Amino acid sequence: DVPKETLEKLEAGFAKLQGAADCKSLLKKHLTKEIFEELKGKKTQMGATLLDVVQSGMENLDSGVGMYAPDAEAYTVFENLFNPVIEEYHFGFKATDKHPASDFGNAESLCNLDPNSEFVISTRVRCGRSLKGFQFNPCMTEENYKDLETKVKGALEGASGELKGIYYPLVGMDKTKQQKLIDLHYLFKEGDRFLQAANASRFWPTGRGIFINLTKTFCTWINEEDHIRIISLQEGGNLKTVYSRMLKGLNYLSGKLEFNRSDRLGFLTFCPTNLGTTIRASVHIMLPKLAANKAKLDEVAEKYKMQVRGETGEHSDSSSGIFDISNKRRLGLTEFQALKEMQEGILELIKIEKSL
Ligand code: ADP
Ligand code: CIR
Repeated sequence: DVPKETLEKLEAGFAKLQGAADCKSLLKKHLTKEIFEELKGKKTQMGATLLDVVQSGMENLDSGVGMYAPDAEAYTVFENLFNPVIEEYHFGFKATDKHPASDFGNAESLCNLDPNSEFVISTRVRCGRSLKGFQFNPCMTEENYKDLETKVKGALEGASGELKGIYYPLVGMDKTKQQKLIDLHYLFKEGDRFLQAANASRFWPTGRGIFINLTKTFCTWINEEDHIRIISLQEGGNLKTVYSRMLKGLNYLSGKLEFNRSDRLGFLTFCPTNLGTTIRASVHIMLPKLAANKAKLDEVAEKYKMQVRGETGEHSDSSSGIFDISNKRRLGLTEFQALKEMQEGILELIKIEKSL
């Protein structure tokens, strides 16, 4: 049974959401009284409850989504809440839809988004993976974090050629070095309140860290939001090179580790926005004319299925005039389609900027 204390927290959180007139999260929109009543007494085999799913969004009323999956099974036990949220975020992926088989396509057919270097500052493509045999953050023990780190670090240390690099654990990392890696956009930030409220930052910094290749164009995050994030980035707009390097890293790690994949939802991640391909292909870009009206930029971006973030990532602002623009949906299309969607969207935005 779900403990009385958990139920009380759920009731209080539900009332708080209902009372928050300016809360625009998908959680608030889709957690109806009916669904709340249906799900509040349910548990996964790991013992995760609805509270584990929704507490980040109940605490952070400014969430865009507000939900996480404490373990893989949560996506089915709490499907009546996840499904409508997934459908809205991923542009109409329905409860009856099935994510397609992976198709990474031909990286060589992608382009340089900005060959004259007029708008794009840098390009980055990342994907996330969860490892078989491990639960997601809120259900992980300190030992699990360490074991996962050892496993992934071991795999990465065998990488050669372009991928060859060094693993930097967060434990013992000098604060100045850590901040420098964050400022240069390699390392994840610390103290994300959305993750903290989801119980995803326990035992921090244990088991967390970053692998960086020698030329600083490829990284792997360990034990941040997802078990691993595989990242390729470089200055300029060469999407072809960036994507092809990410695929190289992904292929290498796929040969060494086993990942969680669901037949319906594709690769499983902690946050429902990352399911499926898990791919976010982004540029840091300056579009001064278009961005003179931020609401207009958001509207045009949404039209091309793109998402706008601030310069230092999610939930940040862009006082510098630099925006992070990426594909929004990751589920219900192939990896290659996600890349093409991003490429087309960015090319359109640049075209509009030039016409203004
Ligand atoms: P994620 O992409 O992993 O979901 P964030 O939005 O938090 O997470 O971004 C992580 C880091 O990646 C931040 O430092 C952000 O500025 C950086 N970043 C994202 N896109 C680019 C890009 N095109 N070029 C350089 N850095 C980028
Ligand atoms: C939120 O709900 O705002 C955070 N939990 C992050 C959600 C995923 N990010 C996104 O779509 N921008």
